[in-house]
Amino acid sequence: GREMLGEQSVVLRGYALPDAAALLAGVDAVTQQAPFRNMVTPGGYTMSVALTNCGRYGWTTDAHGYRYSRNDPLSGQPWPDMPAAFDDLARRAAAEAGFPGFAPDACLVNRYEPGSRLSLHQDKDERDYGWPIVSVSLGMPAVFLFGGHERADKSQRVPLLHGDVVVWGGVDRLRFHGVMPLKDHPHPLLGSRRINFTIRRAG
Ligand code: MD5
Ligand code: FE
Repeated sequence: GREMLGEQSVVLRGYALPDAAALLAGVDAVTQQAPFRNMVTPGGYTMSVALTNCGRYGWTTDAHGYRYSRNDPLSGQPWPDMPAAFDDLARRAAAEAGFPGFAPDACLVNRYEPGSRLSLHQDKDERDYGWPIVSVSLGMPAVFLFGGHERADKSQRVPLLHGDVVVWGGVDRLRFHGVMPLKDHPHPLLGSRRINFTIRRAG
């Protein structure tokens, strides 16, 4: 099923289910080379969500700020390649949502545990906001907060479940968004974890 969240953002319910095993194998391959880590924000807070990346560019935060970089600061090596299953799913989902020709070069992988949350923010570090972001949710359910263009705008609460894919583009690309603190509802495949990855064009 397809649910419109905004004018140019769509939830494709269960779209990733046929590829779940290949996607999880991809997450394992990536995290063997570039492990999940809890990064620090410029404001000095350690994020409750653990992150890693794959693809040509990876997003990081530290005391100096937010940025995309070619290398993992932990190893000094390039980020792991984007698994073919990620790239393929993202291109198909983007086209399905009205964004043909999407050629991703970055993927931020997030790991949530019970209590992990993501406060309201905008994704503004990519070069061209004309490209969409494709988000894939695996494991425990989360309540996604979909806000407006101002931080103070009221947010909609949207459940995101194992296998759901969301495509954000166009006028919805810069909306504030976040994730409510995760409740512990263990998932049969992933236990008390949620993995979300967001496939992007950053460069
Ligand atoms: C998550 N991740 O569930 C969320 C879902 C992130 C992040 O927010 O930055 O890694 S992706 C939601 C998203 C991405 C880009 C734009 C919009 C939402 N939006 O315009 O609402 O871990
Ligand atoms: Fe975001």
